[in-house]
Amino acid sequence: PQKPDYLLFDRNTQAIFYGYQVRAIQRMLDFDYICQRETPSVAAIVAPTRNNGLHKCFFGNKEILIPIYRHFEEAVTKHPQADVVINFSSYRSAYPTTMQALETDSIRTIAIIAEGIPERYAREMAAIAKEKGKWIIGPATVGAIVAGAFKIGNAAGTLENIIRCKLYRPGTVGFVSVSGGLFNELNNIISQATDGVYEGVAIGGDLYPGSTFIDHCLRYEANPDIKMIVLLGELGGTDEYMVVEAIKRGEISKPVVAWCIGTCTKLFPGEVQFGHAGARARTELETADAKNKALKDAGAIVPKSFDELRRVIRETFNELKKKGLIPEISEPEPPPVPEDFTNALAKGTVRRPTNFICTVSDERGEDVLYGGVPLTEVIEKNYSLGEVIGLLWLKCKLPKWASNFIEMCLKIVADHGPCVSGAHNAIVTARAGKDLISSLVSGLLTIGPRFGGAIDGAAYYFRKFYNENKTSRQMVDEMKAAGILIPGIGHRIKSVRNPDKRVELLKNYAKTQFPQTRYLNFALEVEKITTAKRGNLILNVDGCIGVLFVDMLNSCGFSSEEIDEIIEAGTLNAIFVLGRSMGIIAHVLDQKRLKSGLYRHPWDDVLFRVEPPKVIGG
Ligand code: Q5B
Repeated sequence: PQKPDYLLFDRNTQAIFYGYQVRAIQRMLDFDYICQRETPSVAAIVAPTRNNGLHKCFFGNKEILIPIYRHFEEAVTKHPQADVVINFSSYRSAYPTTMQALETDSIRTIAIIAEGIPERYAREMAAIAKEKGKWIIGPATVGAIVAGAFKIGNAAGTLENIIRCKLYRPGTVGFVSVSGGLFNELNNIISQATDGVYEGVAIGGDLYPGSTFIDHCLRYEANPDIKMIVLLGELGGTDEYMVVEAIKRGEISKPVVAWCIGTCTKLFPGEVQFGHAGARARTELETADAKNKALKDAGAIVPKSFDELRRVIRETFNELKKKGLIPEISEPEPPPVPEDFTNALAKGTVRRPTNFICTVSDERGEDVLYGGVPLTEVIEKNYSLGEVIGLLWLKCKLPKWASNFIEMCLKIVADHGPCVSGAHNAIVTARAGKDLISSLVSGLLTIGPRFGGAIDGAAYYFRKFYNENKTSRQMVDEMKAAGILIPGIGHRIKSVRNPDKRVELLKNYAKTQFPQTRYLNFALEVEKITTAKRGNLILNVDGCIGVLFVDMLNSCGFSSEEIDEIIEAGTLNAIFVLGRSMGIIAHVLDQKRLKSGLYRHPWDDVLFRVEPPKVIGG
């Protein structure tokens, strides 16, 4: 149903929110909920820097979705019932966005929150709004509220304040103020001194507000549900005199309690500019004292000071009540608004079992912690990559010889040419035009029991047979009997005659730096047997890293169960994955740099044997 002219907002009013201000939106929806509105007061959000989508928020304890539009035109077309725009755009874009809203038939009221809009623009917007019979609240406003029906953005502050001031249901007082801070104070004073606020508007502190005291006072005069008016002006400008004239002419007949703040300016030697852009008296007429006097002379009820405002409002209200002009007000019980989980958590009033556990790192503080060590320390003390892996993977500060070993492994496995499975796959993928990550991953996916991923297996089997006090011969025989190739033994190109330099480097390091190498020694015994059979069945790079890792963990004091866990989790293969990523990335970048075209394998390298299909079944 059509609203009467004097009413800007009712319980069905819906707004288009210009700007992605999630807190202000949620505050409006929480207000709707305690007012027991049926529909949310925010119909749509316009966010020019986002794509069309949905904003998830709460309506009471239910989650709802509010559509987000990139373009204002689309929002108004899809939500023709919304007649309010709450314009949270910055002072730079507030003018064009407001002009757009003023040109839109379905929009009747625009609240402009931004401060600092050039006065020329503010006057133009106000003039066009008047011409088109539309309403602007602001600029530089906190907004407005119709108790129990609708509020703009952050107006009236927190829910606690709204409940304390009973703004979830209408009273009989209409007020208009300049300032947003005093807007809240008036809600408070009026709720204590009367039956409460019917409507309150903060017109904003700029010199040229889009709507002025008189505009709202005349609406309040016309609204039969409003029984008295409170006006809180300030020094600067002459808008209050329009109310003075209207009272004199009898156009405003309801009691007006009025006060203009800034009476203290007379104590200052010269002109004083207060916080609002418009708060400066350039002439005697613009002083708070002159305005208060004019209001009083016209018949408004003007206290002696701001401190007396509450008493005067109470007395005026009680007079009306005595005359039987104030109807009985029903006192609905506002539904409790569920508290936001994050707030409650911060206050310590709720608890919830967590879904994740993390014992690796913690980035919530100023400095991310790597396994308990602040990153600053990692950098300042020049931790090596091996030490960082110690913190993150093994969650301990490794001794230098051990962290050096890990770093050495990373360097040793970093690359082994373009022909190994990982590099080959990555090269083919890169040449098919795929991106770096896809190419890298396609290379990494070849790491497994035959290629690069035999480290965990080697650690497992050599450790098992050694710990069971088996001989190297028993290990070879039992593995053969079980039909399992010993992980860490054998290489496609390396052999006794063509030893793997990498394995030599690792062995030399361990022999000189490790406290003991019992698993390496055992593996070398096994190697003697396998190489006696075939020259390429050497302890390969995977095998050597595997057994040395077990030696390292043992010497560092890891328990047997911990070592089981570390091996089972794939930690040792991860050394190959991490190290070889360097090489694979290098090959991918190389192909990109070389602008290599699509690779197609030559036919003469494939033995084709495609036979007619077997006929099966009936
Ligand atoms: N035989 C590596 O095979 C290879 C035996 C074995 C007992 C064994 C093979 C193997 C275990 C997995 C392993 C890591 C497939 C290798 C790496 C990184 C790399 C790669 C690079 C890099 C080689 C011939 C005869 C057969 C077999 C017997 C073979 N292996 N017996 N234990 N482990 N090893 N992978 O040469 O009697 O004739 O039937 O699977 O440790 O990936 O550079 O290329 O940095 O990128 O093709 O270094 O050893 O031998 O399979 O034809 O077997 O030897 O039973 O005996 P080959 P096959 P028989 S390092």
